[in-house]
Amino acid sequence: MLSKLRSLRDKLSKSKSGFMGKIEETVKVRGVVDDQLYEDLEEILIKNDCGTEMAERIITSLRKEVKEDRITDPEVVQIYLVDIMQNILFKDIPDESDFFQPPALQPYVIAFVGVNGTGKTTTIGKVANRFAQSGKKVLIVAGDTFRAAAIDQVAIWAERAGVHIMRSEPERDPASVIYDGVASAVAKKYDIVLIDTAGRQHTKERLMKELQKIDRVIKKACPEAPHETILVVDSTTGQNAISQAKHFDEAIKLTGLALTKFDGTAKGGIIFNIKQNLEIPVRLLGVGEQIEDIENFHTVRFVKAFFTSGDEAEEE
Ligand SMILES: Nc1nc2c(ncn2[C@@H]2O[C@H](COP(=O)(O)OP(=O)(O)OP(=O)(O)O)[C@@H](O)[C@H]2O)c(=O)[nH]1
Ligand SMILES: [Mg+2]
Repeated sequence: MLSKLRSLRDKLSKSKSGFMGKIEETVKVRGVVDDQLYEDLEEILIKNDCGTEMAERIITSLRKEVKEDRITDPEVVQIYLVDIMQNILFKDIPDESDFFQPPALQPYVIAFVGVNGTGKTTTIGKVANRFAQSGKKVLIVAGDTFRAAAIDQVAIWAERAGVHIMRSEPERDPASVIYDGVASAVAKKYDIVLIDTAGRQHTKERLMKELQKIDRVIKKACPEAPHETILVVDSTTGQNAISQAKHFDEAIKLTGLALTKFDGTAKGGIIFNIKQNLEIPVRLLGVGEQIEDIENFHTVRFVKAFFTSGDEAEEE
């Protein structure tokens, strides 16, 4: 547990140092508790993808609490700020069961959707690997048939993870490949089916309709499926993530989010923005390009990794 925390902390270090570092710096440079300090802090929250509404909510609470407690030391203001942010994350914690321990359904079907290039295929590779390591019989369905390269890419991930793949010739109707994949998983009693889909813009109605068709054929092959529909979101895209999630959720009910590239230039605030604007739980965090770089999203662990320095966390 401790080493897991340490490694998550290391992987989040970029977004953490960007976000928390700026807060710390601002507090030090300003040196006094005044309107300017609050304005500067609000700006940092907005610039780090918290969203304007959430930033305003945080700063309003901060002003109120600081006033009530007659705080005059800006470093204490910082402690209050972190406290408010943590409380937001801890409020109404949704389902945080282990993503990698789903009910034994044979098959448990998970569809991955999202806009272009967010990390769907990579996430599927990592997830397949985790399931395979725990002894599950896994089938990846190569439902992105638009480009031959996409099929080859997911096949490489299947090979790395040591799992089976259902693939077709390029340009075949994705719904038909996906139907075949799920039907075959039912017949052959696979534990887990991971469905890759082509990247699509959430604003393109035709492509969203195609997704609804995919959802229907999955149900035809396995009535309760998909058991999970995960929207893969590039966490460096900021505010747009919210609009993506709303559109996809309207087209096909989402059960969770996978936030990828959290190791990169992610500003971290996106987690607060999601909390403010969506009812959809974050289930997975992508923290790199390697096969092991995937984590269950777990609020307590995230908060520890994100807000505490190395020394504090190690005292746990
Ligand atoms: N740093 C980092 N890079 C990632 C992560 N996840 C995916 N990537 C990279 O993002 C790029 C796109 O990943 P893909 O998995 O091909 O994305 P996709 O959503 O399947 O793309 P399309 O199928 O074209 O829509 C690749 O270069 C991945 O290595 C992550 O968690 N961290
Ligand atoms: Mg892909």
